[in-house]
Amino acid sequence: MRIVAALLALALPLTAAPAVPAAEAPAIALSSVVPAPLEVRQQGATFRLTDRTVIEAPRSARNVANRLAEALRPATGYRLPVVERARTNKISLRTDESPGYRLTVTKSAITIGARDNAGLFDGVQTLRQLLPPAIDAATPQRAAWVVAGGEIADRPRYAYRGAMLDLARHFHTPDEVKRYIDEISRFKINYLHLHLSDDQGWRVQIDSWPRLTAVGGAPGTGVDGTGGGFLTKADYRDLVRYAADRYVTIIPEIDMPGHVNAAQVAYPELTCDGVAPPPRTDTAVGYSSLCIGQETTYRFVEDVIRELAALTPGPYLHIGGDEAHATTEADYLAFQQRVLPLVAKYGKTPYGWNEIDQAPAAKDAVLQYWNQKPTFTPVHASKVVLSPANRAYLDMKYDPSTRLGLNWAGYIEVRTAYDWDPTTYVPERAVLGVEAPLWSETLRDLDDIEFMAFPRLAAIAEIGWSPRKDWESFRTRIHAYYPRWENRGVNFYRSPQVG
Ligand code: IFG
Repeated sequence: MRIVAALLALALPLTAAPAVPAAEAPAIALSSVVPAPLEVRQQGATFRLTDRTVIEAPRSARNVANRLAEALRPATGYRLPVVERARTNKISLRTDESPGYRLTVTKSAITIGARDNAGLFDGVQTLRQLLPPAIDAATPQRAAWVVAGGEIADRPRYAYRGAMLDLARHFHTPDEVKRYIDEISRFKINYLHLHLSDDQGWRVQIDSWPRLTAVGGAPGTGVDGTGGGFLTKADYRDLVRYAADRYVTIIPEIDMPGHVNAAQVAYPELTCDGVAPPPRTDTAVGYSSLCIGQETTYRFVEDVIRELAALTPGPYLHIGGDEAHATTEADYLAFQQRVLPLVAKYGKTPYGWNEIDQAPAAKDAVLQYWNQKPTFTPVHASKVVLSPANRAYLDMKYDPSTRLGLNWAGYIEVRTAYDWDPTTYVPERAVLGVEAPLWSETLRDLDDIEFMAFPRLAAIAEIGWSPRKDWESFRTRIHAYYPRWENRGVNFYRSPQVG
């Protein structure tokens, strides 16, 4: 190959700078992946993807092979057929005993081994970052499609690495949510929590209470009346499938007993005085409450939980519980004692903001810690997802100049989102994982979502996945990732801290 390249260089007119022979193009370091892998050994020959490379996968891993093929075909222009058996010049996906995944690169093959398809998919996300950023272009590029030789043995620190998207304050379309799933799954985020109801809107169809979306999801709902829309059951099922094909599990949230104004506008019988409150398009919180002593409330709650559980293959159903300032302590407790067991009745693990922990019925629930106090001691529950608002809330402004977002929990630049650890809040054994919520009071479209989410979501993903954290290393790696967002048209924030 070198001789050919040398001859080619000679053949070029003397005035033209000789093209860098493809074989000489340096391969990306195996250690450059975000989130940082557990073990990396870079050694041996480079693998070169060519138009004769094939993807080898057993039928059981066909979905992962298809995700890999769709990731590599556009920019290479190669056919990259998926076959069950190949001898050489292959990217091979295989089931083995590797915890997490193991990625091995030699001159003749790239092999990704894992116990399950989620592990194989994680390995594929790593492989994508080991190819030049041009691989993320939507049209064929001339580049040296080389991958450095060696081995990565990798697995997550925590099982739960989540993102949350608020569809209630502003409804984001299924296509926008799918794009978000595409981008978060590249950082091995494996849960997407959808905030589907609030004071300003109701965003998922419930057959037994049709006015929830007919009224609560109508045009003109949402903050400033610009966030109308809702997910039909077909939309929701389609999102669940799309997410599952990228090994992201959907978690629906119906927030109660507070944050219920939209439901009460649609159904006045859900108030204690039977009078529908006015629709709300402002951003105040804490003024609404279900009527705790009324049986209609529990018929409503059970119908919603039953229908959502039937739509949701994932293990969790989030029932909110935050900012119930219009509910007395005694009523809040009584409500949670009746409602938390309903989630289990329909086969799901109850999940809620940390306030639900005051109820003994929360003992089997997962708590989502969103406060800012540096330590948190659960009373009844034993598992916590960390989302400290002053670290993980992606709707916080980067700094005072940020057009979008809020600042009640302070300003969160990339390093603020990176430099924290779940075990300063709760003991390691209580940590299920981390999640980065993105509330949509000030968001209007996908560009806004991307601007607030990236690069800070990658920082949270590294906290959830990697055993060790090093800001300088992360800063360098995420800066090197920028061209990939550019190639995919992701409207990310160019932080001055990253360079
Ligand atoms: N707190 C509210 C959210 C949202 C947020 C905006 C929680 C759990 C402020 N509750 O965060 O509904 O309004 O930053």
